[in-house]
Amino acid sequence: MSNKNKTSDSENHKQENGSVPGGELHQVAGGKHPALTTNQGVPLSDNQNSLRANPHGPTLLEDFALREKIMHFDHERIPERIVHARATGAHGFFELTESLKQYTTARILTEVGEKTPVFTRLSTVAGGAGSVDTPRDVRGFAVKFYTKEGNWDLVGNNIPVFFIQDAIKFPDLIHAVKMEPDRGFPQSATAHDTFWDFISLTPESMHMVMWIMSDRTIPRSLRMIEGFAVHSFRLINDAGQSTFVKFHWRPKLGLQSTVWDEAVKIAGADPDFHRRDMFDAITAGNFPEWEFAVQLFTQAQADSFPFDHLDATKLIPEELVPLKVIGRMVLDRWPNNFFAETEQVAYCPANIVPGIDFSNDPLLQGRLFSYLDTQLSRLGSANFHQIPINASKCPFANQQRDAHMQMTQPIGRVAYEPNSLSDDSPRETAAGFRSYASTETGQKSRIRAESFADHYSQARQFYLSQTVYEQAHIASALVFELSKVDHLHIRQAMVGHLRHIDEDLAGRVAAGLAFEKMPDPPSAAKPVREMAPSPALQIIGKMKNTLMGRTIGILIADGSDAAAVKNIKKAATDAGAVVKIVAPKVGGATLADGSMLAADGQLAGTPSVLFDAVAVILSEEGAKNLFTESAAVDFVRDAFGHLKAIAIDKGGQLLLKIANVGHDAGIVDAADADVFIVAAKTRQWDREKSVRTLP
Ligand code: HDE
Repeated sequence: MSNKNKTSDSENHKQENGSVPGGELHQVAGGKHPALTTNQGVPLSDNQNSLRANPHGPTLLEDFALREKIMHFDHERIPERIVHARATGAHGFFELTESLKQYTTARILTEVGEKTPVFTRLSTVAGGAGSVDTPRDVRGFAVKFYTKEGNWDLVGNNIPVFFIQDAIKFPDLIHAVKMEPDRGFPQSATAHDTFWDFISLTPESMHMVMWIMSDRTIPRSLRMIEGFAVHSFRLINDAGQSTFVKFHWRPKLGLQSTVWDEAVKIAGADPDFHRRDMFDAITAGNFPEWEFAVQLFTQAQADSFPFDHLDATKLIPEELVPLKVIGRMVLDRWPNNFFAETEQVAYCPANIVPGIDFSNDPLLQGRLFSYLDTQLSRLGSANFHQIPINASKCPFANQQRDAHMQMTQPIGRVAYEPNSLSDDSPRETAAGFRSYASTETGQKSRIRAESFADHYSQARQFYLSQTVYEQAHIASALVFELSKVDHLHIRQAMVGHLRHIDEDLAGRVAAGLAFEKMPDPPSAAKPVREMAPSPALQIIGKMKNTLMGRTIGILIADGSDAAAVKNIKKAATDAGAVVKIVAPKVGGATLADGSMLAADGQLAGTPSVLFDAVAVILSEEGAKNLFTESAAVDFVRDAFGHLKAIAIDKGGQLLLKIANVGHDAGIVDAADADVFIVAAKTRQWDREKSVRTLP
């Protein structure tokens, strides 16, 4: 098949706009609207009524317009992804800033300045396609690079390690985390018995458990997550030499997370919080951007690591092998159609290009089979690569033919190779993909490498690398999750594992669960090794002191001071934030100077959880009117509880008092807009102990 046969761009465009090709007959007289037709191109005169034998009579089977429309509708859904069903996708480009020519022949990694189109899909893992955006969950980070040498898919997560070491355990892991089969709940949550039962019996998952209990799994925005390909891959240069590589994405806006109570409330306030955030940012021209970085290392270096880099439950600390930034990715175009692009895009870690190759990581090896296989059941045809979002943008040609939903019309008599009947049919090329010529020896067996046996050292390193605030959140998340587990023996088993990671952590969780006695730790296959703390593993250490990409909410009501609102709005906008006005009525409020200020959101539907910091500008009268409005009281109480900066004027102060909100450095006089901006750039971490009990 040749790309000559692909639907042309202009034809695609017509379809994207919902119009159909056709002549005069298909134009609606006097307008720009094309005629509404059936899928056979037959123009329709009535799209409101089905064909009836008489006005009160039965509907007629001959109504082809009704039957076609309903039949198509009945088949609109396709099976959702088994995992990563819920996602946000966007188009963009990758630009190489530093060549890796010494290490690889891949053109995408050697042609500096070249812009390669990408389609990136950021997902949650456990929930269905209609689940909320903010559960505690890993985020998928999948990038399809449409390179000149074919599609390269980097299908990663926002966490650099994984739960399991061998692909054969993946169905068990996913069955354990998904809703329990007898009851059909919980949706998109790890806080239930089957998940923690499996985890407590799978010591290799302990490092990942530390990551998922950290605030990495409750990100503020998909624009503020890191991405990791997890497994080691190989780069192959023109001399056929191999260098191992780990791929990383680092968000330009820095890392930022929510706090758990906030994430829970966002789920109710805006189930599409992350999708909307990405849509708003891209359509406003605030294009999210990530640095692309690599860790490069040789086999000799790998042999000296105190862990096995082929074990996906281990990471290579940045302090051991520093990151080298080689490019950037910018997402600058929202898809035309969610289904056609974000839903139908099919990623596969096996999609690599010449100059890149796989490692023997047993988890990666299993994935190489899984993704191609799952696309067949999801997209229903071996021709899924012809769907525009999946088709490579470079020419592709081979002798594969036919199959369900064939979109191309290959020309000619020859559909095999070798042949003597065609002088322009595709042939192998010396520049084509070659696998790295590794030497494999040893006995065939079902056995884990001895070097995979240390399950606690990096979990301990992760925990000890966190700030005190982040450690408290990990302990708190474990208490929350295990409190949802009915079976005491599962809670005990988990705390037993924690004792290998850190006795203090285990003690905090045990106290949070009201254990009378500390459970014994399970026997560890290997002694826990002390590793130097790695600050790069923190979130707080990777936050940026900025309001770029952040949103400030200003609560106003009738009588609010116009100058104060304007002042805060200007300061926040100048610092790069988006500002939203919240008022009791969406039409807005009449300010003290008589002007009307329209609201972006009505108070009852726009709680402070949707903002990074808030200002409350109210007249005395306006504040009093809100004393009995629980949405207003919650607005400030939640902003305080979620450690946000709050700017207030006199009226705002009255509302704070009613809400029982205390004073600290994060509560700022609205007149001091500059002080507010500084406070708004971070969370008020020290406030936390005054608003909730941390284990
Ligand atoms: Fe996936 N994974 N996975 N996974 N995964 C899928 O493929 C699978 C793993 C990841 O936006 C599925 O097209 C196995 C690790 C992302 O469309 C499926 C194993 C990592 C996405 C599948 C893993 C990932 C998927 C479901 C263990 C991080 C979403 C639908 C061997 C490096 C891609 C689909 C998108 C999706 C299988 C483990 C990331 C079933 C068997 C480790 C980001 O094929």
